[in-house]
Amino acid sequence: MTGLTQAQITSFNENGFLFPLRAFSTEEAADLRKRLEEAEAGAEPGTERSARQGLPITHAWAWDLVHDSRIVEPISAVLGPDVLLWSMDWFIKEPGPGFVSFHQDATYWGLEPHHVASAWVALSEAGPETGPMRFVRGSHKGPLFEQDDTYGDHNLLSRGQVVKTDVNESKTVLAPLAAGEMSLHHVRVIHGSEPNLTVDRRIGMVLRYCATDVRQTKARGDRAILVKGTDTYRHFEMIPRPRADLGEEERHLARQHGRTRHKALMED
Ligand SMILES: O=C(O)CCC(=O)C(=O)O
Repeated sequence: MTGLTQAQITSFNENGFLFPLRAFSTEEAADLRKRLEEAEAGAEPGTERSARQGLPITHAWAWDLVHDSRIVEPISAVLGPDVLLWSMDWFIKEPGPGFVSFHQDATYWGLEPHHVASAWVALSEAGPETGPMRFVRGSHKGPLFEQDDTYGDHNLLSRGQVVKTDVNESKTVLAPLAAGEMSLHHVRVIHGSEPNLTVDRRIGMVLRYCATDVRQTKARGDRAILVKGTDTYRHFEMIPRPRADLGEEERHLARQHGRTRHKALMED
């Protein structure tokens, strides 16, 4: 895939999201799912989450994956020519009551300015019954709301963040995806998702990208990967391509980075 058409860019700018875009074939999505599930199975019990998030630091295939032009080119079409990967997150919703409350990412990530967008890539079927993402159309153009930390039992967000505003349901748009498809969303858009009513896990691999002028305002020493263009700002330390999968240096860096990121995300 190359970039986006002008109509798609306009739609992203107007709505704050864009979908569906085909990133991978169904077979490629299944292969990525297998790699993810192998990494989960190999992690110490209780560390699956950090093992998943650290993949571009610990595994060369994941470092290469975040450079894939089928994701980077559409992202670059909305962010500009110089692009960093800031984070690889995973939103895995097992069958059951898990949900994601309506929130805005920009409120707690510490990234400024808001030249930041996520590519949410479905590695399993993410049809309407699986609790796909739901966006509030145009909300990225409105205010950044305060959020309550609810720490709700089944909330998949780290603090159960909920925007302190009434969400107008009629302005929400459900974004179902087939395996291998992706949606893009702006860092300020209000979004959430409902429980997964199917029998399979709903797997979202979420790649967070930003323009190189963005800086981390909540922690020192945050890291990123340059995936396109040049970085003249150097606001982030660069994550090198892993030399050995799960090598000692790679695991050390992943642990260090996990602590930096925890500080950035959990402190106000
Ligand atoms: O996967 C979900 O349901 C929510 C994902 C999300 O909040 C995000 O990618 O920013």
